[in-house]
Amino acid sequence: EHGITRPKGHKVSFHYNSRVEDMHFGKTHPMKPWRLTLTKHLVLGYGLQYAMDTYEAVAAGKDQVRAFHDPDYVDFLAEVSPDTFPALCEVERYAAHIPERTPQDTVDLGPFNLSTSPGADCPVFDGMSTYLFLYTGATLAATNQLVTGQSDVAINWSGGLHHAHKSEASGFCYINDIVLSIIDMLRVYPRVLYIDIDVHHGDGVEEAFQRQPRVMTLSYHRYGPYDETGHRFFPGSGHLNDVGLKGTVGEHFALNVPIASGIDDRQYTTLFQSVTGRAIEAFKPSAIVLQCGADSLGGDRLGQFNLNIKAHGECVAFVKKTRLPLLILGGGGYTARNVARAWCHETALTTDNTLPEKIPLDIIPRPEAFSRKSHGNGLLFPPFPRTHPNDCKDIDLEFMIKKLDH
Ligand code: VJV
Ligand code: CA
Ligand code: ZN
Repeated sequence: EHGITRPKGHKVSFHYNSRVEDMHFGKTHPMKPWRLTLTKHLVLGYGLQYAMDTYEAVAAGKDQVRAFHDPDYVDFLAEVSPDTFPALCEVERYAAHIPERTPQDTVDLGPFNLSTSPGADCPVFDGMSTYLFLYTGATLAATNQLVTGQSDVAINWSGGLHHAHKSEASGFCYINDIVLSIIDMLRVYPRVLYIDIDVHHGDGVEEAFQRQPRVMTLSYHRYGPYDETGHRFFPGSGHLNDVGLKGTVGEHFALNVPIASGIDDRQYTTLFQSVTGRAIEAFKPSAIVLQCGADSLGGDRLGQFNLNIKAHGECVAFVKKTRLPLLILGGGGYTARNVARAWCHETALTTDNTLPEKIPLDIIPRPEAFSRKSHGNGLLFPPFPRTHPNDCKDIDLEFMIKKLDH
């Protein structure tokens, strides 16, 4: 009666552990694991579990996380909690990682850019270690499904934390599950293409592979000049001319598509399909990792684009058409009901299902999240308010595409 069918010709696996939902970054912190609860409610409410193999994720091991991250940082992440933080800050090998205070810092920073101050991007919160090693475990299990040929598409909506560095947390990201996944993939696949449609630049992933010609990173993101307050849209990197580390074999294997605020469906779709299409043609990847940050949707609390769920999903559909092994990850997304809609829709389209527009409010545990008239009570409809003025005018497509020819 749910009308959901398994896809013909390919297998999809879904990796998740509901324990990630118990975590809280802080009362008003924009990152809400609640969006993952809502996503799960929609996915199960529509019956998409019948179209995929679902796996309960187990925590990654410290040794697995050390494949990219600094061993001291990994130990710190495994031990830290609001209770242990002050004592750990005194430990010499950790104290060496406390950053110098800059005038812009509004909060006290501890080692590795972590903090217990309420306004911090990367707070230390209760259950944090559990959360970090779980989302990482889910991404690594999804990766394992692909590299062993057991699945053709693997999904982890709790992963995609693209800003984390080797020995530093950044922008709500602590462990870079994407980098760890790609390291595993490189044991099997000659070339991996990383695509990032989060509204922020995928700087952590780009940096990790800046000398690696077997990984091409391609990020679409908001990028602009300094604003009135002297800040750039986070993280401030990802200029069109940044193409990988100059003078190394990795040069030309990073691509950046900086975008002004307010880009709409038509402009984004044209840009995404021409640039991604050319990148695939030129690089000939053996597998693809797609970070599907939903903060590129219109009406997002932090984002500045005007994309609709349909256009966001078309990026996923376009990449899926290559029929290459595909890892699908979450990322940003700060207006929870829209994040859940987008990721549920994208789960459906990877399994070749088209969902009824009417959300099954009678089945899902928290219908009120989707039933407010002002928010629309459909899956893809209504289009979001155009919250940002369109500063995109004419995008110089020709110029961007020429950058790809090397
Ligand atoms: O813009 C920044 C950095 C600052 C310094 C720290 N203060 C808190 C904010 C300004 C320069 N950080 C960004 C980080 C965005 C991370 C995006 C992550 C992803 O989507 O790409 C992948 C998951 C930023 N923008 C907005 C905030 N921080 C923000 C942080 C808060 C907050 C409100 C806004 C932290 C705590 C609280 N409110 C209570
Ligand atoms: Ca991006
Ligand atoms: Zn983001």
